[in-house]
Amino acid sequence: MPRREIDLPYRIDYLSILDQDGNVDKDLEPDLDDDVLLKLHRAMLLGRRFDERMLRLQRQGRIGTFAPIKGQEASQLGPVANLRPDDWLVPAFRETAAMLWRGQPMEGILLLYGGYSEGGDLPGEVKNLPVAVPVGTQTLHAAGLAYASKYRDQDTVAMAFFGDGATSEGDFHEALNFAGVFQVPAIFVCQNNQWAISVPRAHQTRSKTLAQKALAYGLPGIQVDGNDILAMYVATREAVERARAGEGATLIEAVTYRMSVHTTADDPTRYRKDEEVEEWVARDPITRFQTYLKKKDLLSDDGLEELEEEIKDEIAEAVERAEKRMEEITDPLFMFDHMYADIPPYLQEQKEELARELGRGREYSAGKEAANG
Ligand SMILES: Cc1ncc(C[n+]2csc(CCOP(=O)(O)OP(=O)(O)O)c2C)c(N)n1
Ligand SMILES: [Mg+2]
Repeated sequence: MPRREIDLPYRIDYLSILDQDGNVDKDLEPDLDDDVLLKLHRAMLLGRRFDERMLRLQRQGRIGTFAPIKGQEASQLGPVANLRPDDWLVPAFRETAAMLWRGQPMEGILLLYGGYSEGGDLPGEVKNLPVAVPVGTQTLHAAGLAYASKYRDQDTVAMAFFGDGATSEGDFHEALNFAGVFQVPAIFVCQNNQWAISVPRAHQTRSKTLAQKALAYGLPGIQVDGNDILAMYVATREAVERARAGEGATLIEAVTYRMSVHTTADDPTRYRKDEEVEEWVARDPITRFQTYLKKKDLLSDDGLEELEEEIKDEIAEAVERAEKRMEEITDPLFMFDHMYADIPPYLQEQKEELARELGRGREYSAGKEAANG
């Protein structure tokens, strides 16, 4: 019985296609239509600008705590661009750009972060799970959804997002184990943004990569430049194709950086150096993609200016709609509107009584007459 090495395929690729100066590796460059490239760029910019707007709204006390995505636009949009509408998006709490891409209305996201659960009321066709704050729990939901898809003989996939910190949670390991054993069509996208609040990547695990954690569960793992939208797109395309073909799940580690605060309740200057942030500013996923698009003559300075204006207006309109809705919801009379499709007489009486108490009897009956008329 000799002691011998076990034949264990142990291979982790690192994929990068577009470098930080916008130069592309021609052999690896995906053959994407111009309109797809421009749609991706618009979504990245919208994600960034919406994030900035939300940060200002939070600072003004107009919405509550949220987790900014700045710097992680490519690692979110490359993957979701491979999903069909009938696939599942299973986010953590930092996937605003992915949620928008998947048709979640901006005003709904603002309502949610304003503390109004009404924002979770998605248009019927949008298959996005709600934000998951308990770290890592959503990986299990994705494994379960993917299992359901396989059980029903469908070719839909489930894509879960989570952070580097989540890989230290038991849920993550259970999800990967389940996905491996049952060969379910799941794609696990780990956004390794180098920090879990104030815990750096080096303190999270001694593993050289996070991608290699897939190997323990018999799944393929790949490490990708998460600030390279082309590489993220290509790596996820392979994973989605494998999943649809019945070949099981994949773990993708997107090496990226959280350029902003952990959440609006955090002050990162307490635990990380400005120089580190500056290094990553040079690797910004948006500027490098813009350089690429300009080299391809798909984007000009004027075109970019126009797009910025368009996005600014789109966001301003969403903020206006969200704040109008917040006013409606905050109206105490609103609480009667969600209990029954047809309000029973005793509640109608109570609603009218409260309206009178609030000194709004006249306004309310006028509204009612208008509604009935
Ligand atoms: C189970 C659990 N433990 C702790 C927390 C508090 N918490 C919120 S976010 C976070 C760090 C998560 O880091 P990571 O997974 O890397 O995601 P990131 O925030 O960097 O996107 C922690 C510890 C939580 N929400 N849930
Ligand atoms: Mg993290």
